[in-house]
This record gives sequence, structure tokens and C-alpha cells, in this order.
Amino acid sequence: MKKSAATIRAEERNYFQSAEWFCTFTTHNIRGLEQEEGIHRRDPSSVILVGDTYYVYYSKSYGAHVGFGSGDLSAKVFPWDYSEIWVATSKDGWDWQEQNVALTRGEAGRFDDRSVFTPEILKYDGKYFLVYQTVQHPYLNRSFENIAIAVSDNPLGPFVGSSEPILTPSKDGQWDGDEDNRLNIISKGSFDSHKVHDPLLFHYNDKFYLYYKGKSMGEEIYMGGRDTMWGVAIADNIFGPYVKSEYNPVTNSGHETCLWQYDGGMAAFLSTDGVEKNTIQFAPDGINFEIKSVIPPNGPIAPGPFRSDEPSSYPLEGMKWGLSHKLNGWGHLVRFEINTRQTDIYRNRTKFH
Ligand code: AAL
Repeated sequence: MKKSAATIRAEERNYFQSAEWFCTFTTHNIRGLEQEEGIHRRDPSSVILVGDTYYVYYSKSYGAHVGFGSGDLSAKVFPWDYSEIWVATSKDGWDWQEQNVALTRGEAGRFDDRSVFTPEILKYDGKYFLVYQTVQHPYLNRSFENIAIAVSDNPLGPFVGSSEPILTPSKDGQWDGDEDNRLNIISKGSFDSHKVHDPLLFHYNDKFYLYYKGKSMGEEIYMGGRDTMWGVAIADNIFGPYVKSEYNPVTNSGHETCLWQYDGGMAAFLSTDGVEKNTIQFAPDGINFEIKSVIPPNGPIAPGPFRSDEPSSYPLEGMKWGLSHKLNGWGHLVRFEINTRQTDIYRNRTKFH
């Protein structure tokens, strides 16, 4: 009996495991946060429930962007440039009402004076904590991007932002020359030498786990596409100091962070970049992730799942539904749901043919 390379690889990598982590996704239009001329709404947080009301937080910015190199340092460079963080509410997860700005940019000269964006929300100890990305003016190709935290007693805010970032890039690469080009480097440094993005905060194992996406100086393209990876930084106190894990990066793929707690561990949905894009993974310790399923490539973009207060009874419950964004035209929010029909049909099958 001989084994092909494919069979050996599948056995070594545990490809023939059960389908309990496998799903497909559907996306649906919602009311209230749909496409609107002249406004970007994007990168929704997880959805939380307070009383009988759902809350979601997202980046909101106005007007078209022109990219880098226009010669005008005040010109909007990205859809997430000159953003504020806004909050919307819903009673059923389908009809949303935009409420108010939850957090706006800092005063001139602060680390967050240019844009605050890509928020996540954590309900903890009777308070509401936003973690989010920040950029300081001027927004250049080589700008370092940071992560900050804000707190409020009320889910509608006002949120008070930290006076300093809680996480910064490792900045351990070296630029080559003075041209504002992030690909010209002498050395690349760590996976997060240039940017820390997409923060996602959990109270986990009596500590605070801040997951994030890293970008290095001199980004490369590998066999799976862009070299985006995630790290985690851990703190005893919610305001920090956050210490980056010695195991970082904890993924070798993925784009916007999307994780949920399950069975004492951490589950993750990885999309867009890297060989392991379009997989769902699980780490019993929140650090050492293994692939649990490979899903179709049309999953939700930048998803923020609903965070139930109840413990999950099955692996995908923490990803059952939520909001994600669509970027055709002006960025806007949609609802995603998981679909386990393929595995359900199989499980309920009585006749095999
Ligand atoms: C997103 C996220 C971060 C990036 C930009 C806005 O998809 O990864 O938030 O900075 O794109």
C-alpha cells in the first residue's frame, strides 16, 4: 500500500477531521446603515446587547479620498482617514438607527489627531471599552499607526480616549532612504514593525488579551498573498501595560481580526491574506492556533460577530451572525449569518448513495 504526497500531507495536517467547524456564509442588507452617497461607514465592531438593545460601533468618514502623494498633506488619503467612531442601535439586528459620535479625533498635536477608526467594543465590569486605531497628522505612507482605548459608563458614550496609545508598532525595521515609500527598506523587522491594526479585546484567563493585525515595514507578497499576520498583547489591567506575546505572530495569515471565545479557548476567522486565508482556527490557550475548517472565499469582510453573554454550546455559535462591511461604492454595513446546511443535511442523512 503506497501513500501519495497528498494523502501524507492530509494526514499530517489533520484534514480528515469532523465538519463541526465548517460553515458557509450569507450576507443580507440591513436598514439604517446602508450605502449613502458621500459617507463611508466601515469596519464594524462586534455587536453587543445591553438590555433589549443591540449596539455596534464603526468608522465613519465623509467625502472622497485622493491617496498618497497629492502634494496636499491635508487631503484625505484613505476611506478611513479623518474618521470618527460612531454608534448605532437596533432592537432586532436588522433595523439600525445611527445615534451619535462615540469618539472623535484628538486635539492637534496628539497621536490621534488625524483619524480614529476600526473600533472594537468590550463590555466589562459595568463599563464599555472601545479599542481602536489612531493616526497622527500628516498621514504618510511611512506613518506609524497605533492602538488606543476609551471608556464610558454608557454604551452611547461619551467615551474618553486614553492620552497615550496602549499598543505601538515594534519599529525594529529600517527604512532605506528618505522617500515616503514603505516598501524601500534595509531591513523588515518584526511582523508588526510598521503598523498595529484591528484591535480586539477580551477578558480571558483573568487577563486582558488584545489581538491585533500587524504590518511590517517593507511588506512582501508570499505564496498566499500579502504577508499579514496577527499578534496578541496581554495585560493584567485593562488600560495596560500590554506586553506582546513571545509567541507573536500567532497566525501566519488573515486580515481584519475576528475571534470569539469557545470552550475555554479562542476561535478565529481568518480571511483575505496568506496561505491560511478562509479558514476557521482554534487555540485552546488563545495562542497556538490550528486549522479547524477551510471555508469558501466569499465570507464576510471585516466581520464583527454578536457577542452573547451566554457561554457557547457549539463551536460556531460565537460567529452565528453579526455585521460586516461592503466596499463597492461608499463603504456600508451589512449583516452576515453562518449557514451550516451542508453539514446539517449530511448529519441528518439516513440513506447514503
Ligand atoms: C481595514 C483594517 C484597518 C486598516 C484599514 C482600516 O480593512 O485592516 O482598518 O487600517 O483597512
